[in-house]
Parts: sequence; structure tokens; C-alpha cells
Amino acid sequence: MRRLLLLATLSLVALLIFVPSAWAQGQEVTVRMEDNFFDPANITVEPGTTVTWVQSGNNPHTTTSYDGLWDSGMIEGGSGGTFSFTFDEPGTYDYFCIPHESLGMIGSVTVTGGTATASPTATASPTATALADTGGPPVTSLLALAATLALVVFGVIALAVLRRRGAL
Ligand SMILES: [Cu+2]
Repeated sequence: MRRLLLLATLSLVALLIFVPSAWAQGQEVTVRMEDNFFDPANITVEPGTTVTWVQSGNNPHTTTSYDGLWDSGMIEGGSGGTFSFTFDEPGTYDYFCIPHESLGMIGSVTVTGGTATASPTATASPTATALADTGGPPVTSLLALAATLALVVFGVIALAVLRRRGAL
């Protein structure tokens, strides 16, 4: 009985560890393009996060990477138009709005998971590369693992209950 409880506990712990990390993959974050600022201007996200900029103002805006990684082009005011970009590599990505950069309409996306910063040296370091390449197993396999663990937990509990009742 004690062993069964231990097994059940371990399974639950594994679930608690694996499920959130599975959900952390492929997150979505929204940044509003207001007149004339990004809201929120500076965000921090997990690798694999898709950031979607939503036109929420009356002026035309863009989201344009200083490094040339993305450029939404002009999104007309009042259109509710959107632009999305997925961030896989750790680092800090600065961007601006072409017509309103001089008004301070700038922002940044910081991707966690490494020591990499805007510095090219840090990005190219073996540590950062290894972290970026690992990525973790696909979401589906993690969820399958979690489901399997859940089944094991329920099976063990059911077995314990039946034994106690003398059914086995
Ligand atoms: Cu703008």
C-alpha cells in the first residue's frame, strides 16, 4: 500500500512537471498598436511564443524589426488588422513603428531560455545554441505522456481500493 501511494505520488509530481511545460510551448501573446505606442511596449516570452500585434488605434502603424527579422508593412488605423511573428530563439528583439518611431513608438520582445542578449557574441555561444536546438519534445508526446501517467495513477488508486475491499 505504501509503495502504491509512493508510485501515485511520483506520477502526480511528474504530471505537475510535464503538463505546464507542455502548455508553455506555443503560447500566444498580444500587443496592441495604439496612438502612438505599443501596449505593452516591452514583453518577455518563452521560446516558441507567437506575438500578434493588433491595430487598436486610428493612425496607421507598423511593427518593424530593427534587425530586419519582420516588418508588418503599414496597417491602416481602425482596421483592426493584425500581424504575427513567432519567436524561437532566446534574445532581445527591438522593433519600432515606421511613422511614429520619432514619437517613441518602439518596443521589445525578450525571449527567455538562454543567456543571449542583443550581443551577437552571446547569441553564438555554445550554451545558447545548445539550448535553442534542444527545444524539448513535441507538445503531443508530452501530453500523451501526461495522459499515460494519469491513467497509471487512476489504475493504482483503483487497485488499492479494490484490494482494501477484499475484491482481489
Ligand atoms: Cu505608429
